Amino acid sequence: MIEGIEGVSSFAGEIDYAFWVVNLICLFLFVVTIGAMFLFIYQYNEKKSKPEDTKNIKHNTPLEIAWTIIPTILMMVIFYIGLDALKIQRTMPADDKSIVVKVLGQKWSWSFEYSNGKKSSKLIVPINKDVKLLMETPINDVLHAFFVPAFRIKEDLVPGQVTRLWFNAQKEGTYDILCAEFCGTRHSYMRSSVVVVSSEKFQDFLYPKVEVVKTAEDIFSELGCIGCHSTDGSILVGPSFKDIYNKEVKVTTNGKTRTIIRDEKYLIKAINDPDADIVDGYFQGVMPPFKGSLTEKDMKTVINYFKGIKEEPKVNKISGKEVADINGCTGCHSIDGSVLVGPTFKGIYNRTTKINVNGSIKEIIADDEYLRAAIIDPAKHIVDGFSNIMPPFKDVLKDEEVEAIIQYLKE
Ligand code: HEC
Ligand code: HEC
Ligand SMILES: [Cu+2]
Repeated sequence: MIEGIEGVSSFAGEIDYAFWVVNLICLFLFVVTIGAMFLFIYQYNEKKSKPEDTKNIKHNTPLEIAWTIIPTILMMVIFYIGLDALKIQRTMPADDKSIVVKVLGQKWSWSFEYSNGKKSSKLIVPINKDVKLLMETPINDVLHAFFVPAFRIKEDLVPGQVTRLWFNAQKEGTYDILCAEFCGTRHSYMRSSVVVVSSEKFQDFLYPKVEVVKTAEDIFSELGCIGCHSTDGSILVGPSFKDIYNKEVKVTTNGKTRTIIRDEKYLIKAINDPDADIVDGYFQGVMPPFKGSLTEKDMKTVINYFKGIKEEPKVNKISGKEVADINGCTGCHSIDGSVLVGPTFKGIYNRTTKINVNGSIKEIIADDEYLRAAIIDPAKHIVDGFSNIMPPFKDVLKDEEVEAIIQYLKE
């Protein structure tokens, strides 16, 4: 079964109700008229009854009143039911009580932007929450229509205008988004999906948890180690943490004094169970045991600190593939070698390409600089055999996004 065929938006019931009322009325009228037709074909067949035998009926007032009044009432019923469903669909929820998503439909892709600036090539929404869509298409683009059959919603996108839709999804799942307005070569590929998820998952999507990279210093101050240990060599309540790794130290273990090397094992034990080995010159029972207080990762960070290994803080890299998907590049460029509206991205980096610059054909190598120009200002040189329909991304993409795409094209 097609997912969502039963209708998964809060107002799908009203729309389906209007649909069925209209259809059942049509079915009833169909049966009555076609049935009467067959009845008359049979009853007034020329062999059975001659035309001159049939009485000439001129007028029947009750019948005429009936077939005026009954259809009028039916029309009013249909109108009323339709208006009811339309009113629900066209009454937008308040901005502050709903999730507002900007929808960009362009030849031939969909992209979505949330109020915190997060972009996505799929529409991710939480269950049981009003979602309001503000839909746009670039001024030089054509008409598209945002259509989600499972939600029973459809609305045109018109260049230079912002059109609206809303819905409240009642069931988790993935539902098709289609373009319902013929918009050119790759119209049938202009698809995406709505993914309805729990509100927790939605929050995770909207605000991805940045893994907090704790440094050893953070851990030392968090757990209070720095109250007793210095990192600069000075002695407080306990020995300093400076330069202790793999150095010898005299400790007392079970009343016996011995000299050991401060290796990883010793250090972990000194933290988890400090009274096992007492460093010479210090007192037993002063340092509390920290067994269980440090996660495995924290312990590793601390041990690395003692070893003198500095951890590189992780930087969130932008994914070139994601930028390309969100900005609709893959609507016109394939990554598998097939030629769509534009040349394929497969093997594009450093390939020899014929380009048309002001009417003359030149052969060039697709290096970084060429690719950058091809993305931000595509009209400057057109790849031979293609037409100039790629929109310029000069003011759309940030520099680092262009670089991320180029990096992606290299791979
Ligand atoms: C209340 C004070 C106190 C706190 C808090 C404390 N320590 Fe200690 N620590 C000591 C003392 C005193 C010693 C030396 C006696 C011993 O070996 O138990 C010591 C010993 C150590 C040693 C062995 C040092 C060496 O020279 O061999 C390590 C490693 C250590 N502590 C790590 C930590 C870490 C990591 C923390 C925080 C998670 C911490 N300590 C918190 C007082 C403290
Ligand atoms: C509406 C369709 C369309 C979209 C959307 C589109 N392009 Fe293009 N692109 C084309 C066409 C057609 C050409 C060939 C004509 C030309 O050079 O302008 C082309 C050419 C290119 C070239 C040069 C190709 C070569 O073989 O030398 C690159 C690189 C490129 N596009 C990257 C992108 C990136 C990156 C995006 C998204 C940010 C994108 N395109 C979005 C249609 C599109
Ligand atoms: Cu379209």
